[in-house]
Amino acid sequence: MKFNKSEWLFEQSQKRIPGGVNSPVRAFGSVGRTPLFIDRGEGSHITDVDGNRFLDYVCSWGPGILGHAHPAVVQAVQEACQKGLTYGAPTEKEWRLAELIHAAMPSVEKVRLVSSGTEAVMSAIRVARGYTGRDKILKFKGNYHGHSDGLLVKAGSAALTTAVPDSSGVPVSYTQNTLVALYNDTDSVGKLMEEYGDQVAAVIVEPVAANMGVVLPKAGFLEYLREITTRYGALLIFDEVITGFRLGFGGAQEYFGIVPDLTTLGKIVGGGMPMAAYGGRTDIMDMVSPVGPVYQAGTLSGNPIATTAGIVTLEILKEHPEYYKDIEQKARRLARAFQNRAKNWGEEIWVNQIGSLLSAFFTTGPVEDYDSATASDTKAYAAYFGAMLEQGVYVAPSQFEAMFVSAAHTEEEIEETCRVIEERK
Ligand code: HOZ
Repeated sequence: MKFNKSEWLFEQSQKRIPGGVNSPVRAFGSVGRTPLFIDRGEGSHITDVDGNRFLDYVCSWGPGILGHAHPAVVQAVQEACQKGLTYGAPTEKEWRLAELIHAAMPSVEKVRLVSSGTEAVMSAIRVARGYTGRDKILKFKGNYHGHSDGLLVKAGSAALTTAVPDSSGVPVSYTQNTLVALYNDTDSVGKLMEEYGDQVAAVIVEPVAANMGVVLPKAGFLEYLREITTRYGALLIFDEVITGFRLGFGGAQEYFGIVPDLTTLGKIVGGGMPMAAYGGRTDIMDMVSPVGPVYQAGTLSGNPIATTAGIVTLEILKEHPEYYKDIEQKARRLARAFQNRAKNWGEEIWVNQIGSLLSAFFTTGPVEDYDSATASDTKAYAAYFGAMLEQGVYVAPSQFEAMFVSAAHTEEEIEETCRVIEERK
């Protein structure tokens, strides 16, 4: 396989773009290779600028649940483009999308559309602070909630594999109100709440952590968060940027049967366009300007092209609940392939899988929090990544990201991927 054009483009890009990329994990730094520059995506495949075609299990880090360039989404977007790209004024589509989100997640009685998951979380936290009149936020080590200042503390995603674990450029005073507990450890939450509970505006959690690799909540963990936040008058925020519309149409809150106060969404909700959302109970969301005193605004918020892609994607998912069972089964088959590989080759691999999300950690496991995730052998992961790539399978270029299965992946493609995993080149 030749990567000449990607190599050339990477060299050129590094002269004009920091690290040659617009998001750090894309630089392939932790797998020691040149990033692929992508030319196009169709269904379950992406093709790079050198003409190499890959089965894609990154799926744009989650949005691609229907695969690339789904014909109905593309057609609707093309039609919407003919009517203008942005107006900075309300449209019927914003309301239609809000209704679809509410139908999927009844806890989201009112919703604001924004442009990225980072913006959604940043805004939800402002609302929580405005609503409760409190300043502190409790987050979990290894949970990632975008790159806003107050949340880049013990974050996951590329913050785990870049040289700077938390970011420079963030004044200490900005993170003074951020408390950090351990994921899946109710004691650590209890202790912090005992000490600061009456100052905590919200507990924010990835209900399934998917930015330190995929880490499932232990039985009772989310229930405990619901109970303790209620007890202390703090809000519970589910960051469903990854799990929303992925674990099921109703996201993690439906999957686990927990009702959060606020929810943040991104990725799938925009159908592949830059869009995200935050929402929740009416009395909380009515804190947002122009009804209430919490300010949040955006020129491209509720953009008509993005809302079109979001609506069509959500409508397809709503009409096809069977997709969820199908992609879950496929993810389970992939998880088995990793277990077979470990058994056949004596390799240390621990697999976490839920719905269409999975991660193979190169460690003995169990992986249930930040420390057990980061005990993984990232060199072994890099070798696995390179071997997969050379055989036409594109997985996340980092141990600490998820593998995503889409409705476009066929049985045959899953079997082919399992063969590549099990053969261990
Ligand atoms: N934060 C994203 C993964 N969890 C990466 C987004 C990207 O590089 O596109």
